[in-house]
Amino acid sequence: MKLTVLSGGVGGARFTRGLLAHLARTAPGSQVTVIANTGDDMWLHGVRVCPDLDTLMYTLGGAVHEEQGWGRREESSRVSADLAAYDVGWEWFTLGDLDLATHLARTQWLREGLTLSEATARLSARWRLAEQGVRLLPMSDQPVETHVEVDGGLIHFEEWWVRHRAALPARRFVQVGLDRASAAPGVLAAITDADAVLLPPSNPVVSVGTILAVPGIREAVRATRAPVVGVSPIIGGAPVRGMAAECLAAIGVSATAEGVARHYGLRERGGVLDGWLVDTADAATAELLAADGWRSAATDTLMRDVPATARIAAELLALAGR
Ligand code: GDP
Ligand code: FO1
Ligand code: CA
Repeated sequence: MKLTVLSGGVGGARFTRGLLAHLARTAPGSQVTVIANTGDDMWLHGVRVCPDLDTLMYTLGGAVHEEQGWGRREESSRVSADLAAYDVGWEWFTLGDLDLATHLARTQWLREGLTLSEATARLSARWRLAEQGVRLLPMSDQPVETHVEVDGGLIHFEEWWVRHRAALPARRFVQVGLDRASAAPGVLAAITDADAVLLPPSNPVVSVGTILAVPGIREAVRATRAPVVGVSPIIGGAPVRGMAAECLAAIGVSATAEGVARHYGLRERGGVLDGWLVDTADAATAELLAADGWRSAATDTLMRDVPATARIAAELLALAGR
């Protein structure tokens, strides 16, 4: 089976890990292409940092800091502490010592003229993603950076989230560089040729929304013959973690399973989805959507551990008829 996942960081990475566990049992030899949001990327201390790509790589490579959800396990932060002593950079954004090796390697290759896709493939080789049937692609090889308009101007998304913990009211999100960006090699084909396109429970605004905004990607998702199905990142009116509620508020979408479904929209009515898997806490939403022409079902969607997440992935594939 060929599956394509449009992913942010922690939510998308945990979902994909569960999906791989499910496929290893039920459909060995399957190929999963993960298209990652790169809108959180930044230059910091002279290196290119790609948070969502790295969260995916570490999670699928078995190296992630489990409780935190991002970064390396058994990490230290001596270099960041010393940089703070020099008073340079963002003292509120910690680049771990091991994580820094990833950014240094990527930056070295980018400076040698490799594209972000090529650098990502080289990094992924070390974490044996291909052996697991996974191909990790950035959404675009051109830099796109999500900025947030707050009182006083535009700030980088990571400054809004990590420094201010989403406490500054966001007026809108701006994807700087989007007009000069195109889908990375293999991205559109992975959507067109998939047996199913999956939206994990990633942030609908700053993760999946950013991927869909890359010229050509929304059109490819709308046009693919594959079913397109997603898992709600909202359970009982609240995101499980992160800043999805603040992001949805900024674009005028209610932070509910139904609100996010309507925001994505049904493909036959101009949207990007055929089906929507919600939590049992939102079973009434599943019924409502089903009565309105959606494929919809309710199940426990809390990604507690890998087996629980594998079951969620199985339910999502069932919704896609796979
Ligand atoms: P980020 O880049 O690290 O913010 O990660 P993503 O964009 O991939 O996913 C973040 C979203 O995942 C959050 O907005 C949460 O609502 C959602 N999420 C996290 N854990 C769970 C979970 O266990 N179940 C569900 N349904 N959603 C989750
Ligand atoms: N998140 C934090 O809350 N604080 C940090 O200092 C931080 C550093 C960091 C470094 C590399 C990386 O790949 C991710 C990092 N994150 C950090 C997480 C991440 O930036 C965000 O939580 C997500 O991008 C939100 O979508
Ligand atoms: Ca992210």
